[in-house]
Amino acid sequence: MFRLQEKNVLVIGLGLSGAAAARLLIARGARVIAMDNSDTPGLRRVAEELRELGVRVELDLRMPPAGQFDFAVVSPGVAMDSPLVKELRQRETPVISELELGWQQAVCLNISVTGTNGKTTTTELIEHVLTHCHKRTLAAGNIGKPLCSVADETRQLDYLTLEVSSFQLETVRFFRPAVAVLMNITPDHLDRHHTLADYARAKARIFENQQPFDWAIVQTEALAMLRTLGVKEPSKLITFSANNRRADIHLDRSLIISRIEGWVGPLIDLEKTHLRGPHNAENVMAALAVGRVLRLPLEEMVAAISSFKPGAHRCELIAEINGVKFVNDSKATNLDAVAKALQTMPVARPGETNVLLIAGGRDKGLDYHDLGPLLAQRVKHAFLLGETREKLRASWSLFTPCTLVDSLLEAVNEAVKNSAPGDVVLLSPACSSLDLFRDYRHRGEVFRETVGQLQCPSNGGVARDGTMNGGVEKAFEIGTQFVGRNEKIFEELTR
Ligand code: UMA
Repeated sequence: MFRLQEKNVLVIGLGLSGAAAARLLIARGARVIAMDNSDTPGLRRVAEELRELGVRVELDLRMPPAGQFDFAVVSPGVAMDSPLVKELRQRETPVISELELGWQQAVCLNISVTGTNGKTTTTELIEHVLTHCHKRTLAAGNIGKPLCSVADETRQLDYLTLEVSSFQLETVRFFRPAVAVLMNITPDHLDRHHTLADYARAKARIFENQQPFDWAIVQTEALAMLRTLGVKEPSKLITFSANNRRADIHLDRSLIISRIEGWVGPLIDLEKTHLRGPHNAENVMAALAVGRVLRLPLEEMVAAISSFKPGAHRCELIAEINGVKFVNDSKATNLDAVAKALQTMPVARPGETNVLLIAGGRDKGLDYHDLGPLLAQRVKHAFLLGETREKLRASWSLFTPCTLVDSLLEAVNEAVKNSAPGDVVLLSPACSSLDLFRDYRHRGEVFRETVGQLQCPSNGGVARDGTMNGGVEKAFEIGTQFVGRNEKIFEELTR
């Protein structure tokens, strides 16, 4: 464990990560100045709490305060090319991520999962499998619980299970997972990393400090990308893929098969789990590979995976109203995630589109044209909101009819109006939520509430009466009638 006593530390950003870092540093005897470039009521509350602990807090500050710091801890949301970080580098102040600080203060081995998509589900799966097999673990990191907030609990754990993002990995120094998992790499966060190669290099830092006795568990396609960038992991390797039968762990229809020496043969039948689609097959493969290197019994892992249910906001069926399904995939913040959602939605009539897609939000610098062919195959109509709506319309209107809307409420109402039995109203935004919502969970909850209003018996029993078409029409009528009421809920939820 690295000594922090009497060190002068600057903490940048006072969201979940920065506040957790500041608390940990103070508890270890460091002198802490914490700053944030915003000043909101929420931040003022955090500032007050930290000041009581002895942290000097500066809000609405854009450049580092004067003085010498032994090091600075950055929140994941702080870009490395910001003037603030440039200034720190000019002053030769070492800059580390909250993940690095938390890792330096943790005392157990960690299993870390990164990748563009699937990292939260895989982290949860691994935590579930380990717990089922009587290993003490907890899930932390990008999943929503900063590592600094659980560093003190690591004495009681066998392993930490960490979800780590490219933002966190960008400023690691000694961070070393005993088992590092890379799920996949597809375009995401290009507003921050600028190129796919730089994004992939940031992800690859998960392997940087691994030793020959550590393990790397990597999707074959992501491994190929790392090789083209000249990245070679120093650890032992297991590959997996739902699309490449030469991978150590691969998919054959619904069976996950291993070719690993001493562990050859079918491992699990996905039909016997709650997980569907090739992307979920890869999540299961990664979890099984982790269990294999930790020498967990296969039968126990299979029992754990079979009882696992994926969390909210990931292709989550939230309602079926008069034959129309409503699916919350708010966590889909990039094109690959939307593509996977579209591929797993049920087809109503062969050759006909049946998905009413609600998308849009804050731009991450992606090339939205890439989704075009799949939109043409699956999407009947797209309802576009948020900062990217014009850009999405410019990219997508050749492939599917597009309508601009001002709110999620309007999007749901318009989607219902255009729906028929067998259709799916899918919220799968392809963008981050931060233009209109606190985070993707908030966006998903607003969607859930809005759809819930369509079902509410006091709205006329829309969900359960009438013929199919009539019911949906009525749902729309009622949706429209209740706009006022929904807006109130919407306001409450978005406050
Ligand atoms: N801020 C500054 N200066 C800046 C930028 C931000 O002061 O230049 C301030 C903001 O005003 C704000 C604070 O920093 O007050 C926010 O910091 P943050 O954006 O790092 O957010 P945290 O609350 O610390 O949450 C972070 C992760 N957020 C991001 O990576 C953007 C959370 O992941 C993570 O759950 C949490 O740490 C705990 O580890 C969210 C996410 O969207 C879910 N992650 C991305 C993803 O999964 O795709 C990477």
